[in-house]
Amino acid sequence: MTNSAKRPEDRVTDSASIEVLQKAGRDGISTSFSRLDEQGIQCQFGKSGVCCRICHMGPCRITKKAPRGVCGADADTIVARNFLRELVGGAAAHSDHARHLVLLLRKVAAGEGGDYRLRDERALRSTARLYGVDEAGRGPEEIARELAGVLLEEFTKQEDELATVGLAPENQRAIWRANEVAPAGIDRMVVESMHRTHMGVDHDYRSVLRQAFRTSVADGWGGSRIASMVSDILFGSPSPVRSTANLGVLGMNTVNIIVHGHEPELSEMLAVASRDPEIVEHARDVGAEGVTLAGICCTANEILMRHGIPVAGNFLQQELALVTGAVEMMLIDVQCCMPSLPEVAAAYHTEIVSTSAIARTRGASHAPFDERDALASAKKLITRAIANYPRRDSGKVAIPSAQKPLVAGFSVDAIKYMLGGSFRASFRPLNDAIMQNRIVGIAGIVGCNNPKTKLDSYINTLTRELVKRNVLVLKTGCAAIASAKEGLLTPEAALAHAGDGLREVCETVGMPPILHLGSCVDNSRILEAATEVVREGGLGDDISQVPAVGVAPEWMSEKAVAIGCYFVASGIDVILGHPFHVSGSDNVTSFLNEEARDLFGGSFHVAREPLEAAEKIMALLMEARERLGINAKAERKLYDMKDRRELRV
Ligand code: SF4
Ligand code: MSK
Repeated sequence: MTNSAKRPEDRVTDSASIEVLQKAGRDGISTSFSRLDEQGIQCQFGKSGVCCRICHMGPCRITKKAPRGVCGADADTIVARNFLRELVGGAAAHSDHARHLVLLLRKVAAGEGGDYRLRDERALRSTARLYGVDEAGRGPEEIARELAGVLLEEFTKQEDELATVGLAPENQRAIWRANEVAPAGIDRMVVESMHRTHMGVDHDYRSVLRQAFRTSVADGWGGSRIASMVSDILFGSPSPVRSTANLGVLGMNTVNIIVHGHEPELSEMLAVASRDPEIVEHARDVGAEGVTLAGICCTANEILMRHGIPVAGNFLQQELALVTGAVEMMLIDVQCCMPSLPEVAAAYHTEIVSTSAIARTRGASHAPFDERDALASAKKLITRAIANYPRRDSGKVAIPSAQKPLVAGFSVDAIKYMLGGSFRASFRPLNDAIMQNRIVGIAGIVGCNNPKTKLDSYINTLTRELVKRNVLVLKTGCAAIASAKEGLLTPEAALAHAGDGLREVCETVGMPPILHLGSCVDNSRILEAATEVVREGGLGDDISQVPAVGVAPEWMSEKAVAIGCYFVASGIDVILGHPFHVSGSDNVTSFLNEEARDLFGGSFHVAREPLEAAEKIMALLMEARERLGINAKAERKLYDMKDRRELRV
């Protein structure tokens, strides 16, 4: 079957997306799916990573007849450089997001944060302690001021190792230092990577790839970790919260506003403003029953985790949400917002509004968000959306009914609390369950959607398969939304799919077997959880020894390249649903898929089908268990203090 012959049900799994994709066809709307068809067979030079356009003697492409570019660069150099540049794009995106949050923290600490507050003093004090900032006997603003200064230095450090990397297990840091991938300042890593990939600089593919891992560590254990910590301080640490997901969350008779992108600053204020009685009254004045605020992509995850705001969909549903004809306004900030949105919106009454100072889209109105007057800005935007409601054309509206309940909000503290209660919050019960083989291991299923793969299909097939095989699943980003739409994020539904051992543990401690940890920067929470497992003891003394894997089934973004690399650098094997653009160099491919294992204890693997991935994951988990000597099925044993002291830590 050719792409063009594909039916909506061949491209997307959930009934809401099928219905709306059919409507897109009837309404003559082009979507990422139809544009993929228009692309035809995609460029094989680009796909294999052998196209170089780094200087103007080129562009050069490597073939059998021309094995070197004009400057003499071979396929290894070109492929490695392209890979590093992709990764740098992802690391820069995560880390710039973090920078904006730290700058806001600094403003709030100085009393210049307008409507923002230090919402979570406990998170502020515990983060301060992690960085050696004295917090005892000091007020929150004073602590926040000093902490913001320390965190800003993480971006600008020239030669010293990142302090945030100090949050990783000691042995992990020793591995990074031994392999020359311990990073200095985040900005320095990004700039140095761009320098090293300039024409005529770093030509040894091994050296270039080591720099890729180093930059990824600066992202995962630096920028992303900082973003999650500062978000918790400013907006509150997530705790379990109920909500709903899929296009059915849009209201037939309400003013529908969608927030889309990644940065939580504005959406936090919209969440507050949308509940303001005056705003609700105003919506009634134009004949609506109220305001429905919903999210797409990771802005959705941010306000879901903290406010229980419903999720309209994941990455490939951004255009579909507009095709319902029922969206008054879509607010876009940064990352993953398609430039096509204004064109789709033009067929309906929807206004697309860009709000970030660094992101403009032709056809979208630009309303730069004023942090100093955040609540008023949020109310102004909602009022504008309300004014758009009477323009909705009921003849063009079709909102699918599908939506599923979910539970999200699993920060590492929340997981600890579930496992041990408020007095004994700890990862001990999880470690014990893994050692007793009731839980085989942990899988982080993360990342995007990609129209080359049937929407959510791989993610959810694999998720069900792993919980059935007693693997605890942690989720973030659009992969988490995929499972939410399928109803897998309620404890009841997930437990129905879980294997006996996993179900028994989850029922005993009151924890779902599939946990939504947040947005894509919150992949750092998976690293934090892995660190807790190591610190708790009994499952090795660095992360590479823990029976854990990462999976990016339907990934598409440069950020996924960075995330995959910081997982591997942390010793976690990563399964990709489709490969990187590196097949043009056998050396680069084998470095990523094999040599990385010798350096870090984990490497990349490609599995194009979910059941193939499940087999691979189980084999990797069993290997890790074998190395730890915990593979024999043990009788259930409750560990007392003596047993714990004897555990190797
Ligand atoms: Fe060609 Fe070398 Fe320039 Fe790349 S850097 S475009 S391979 S001449
Ligand atoms: S939004 S990076 S499509 S997860 Fe974070 Fe989703 Fe991937 Fe964007």
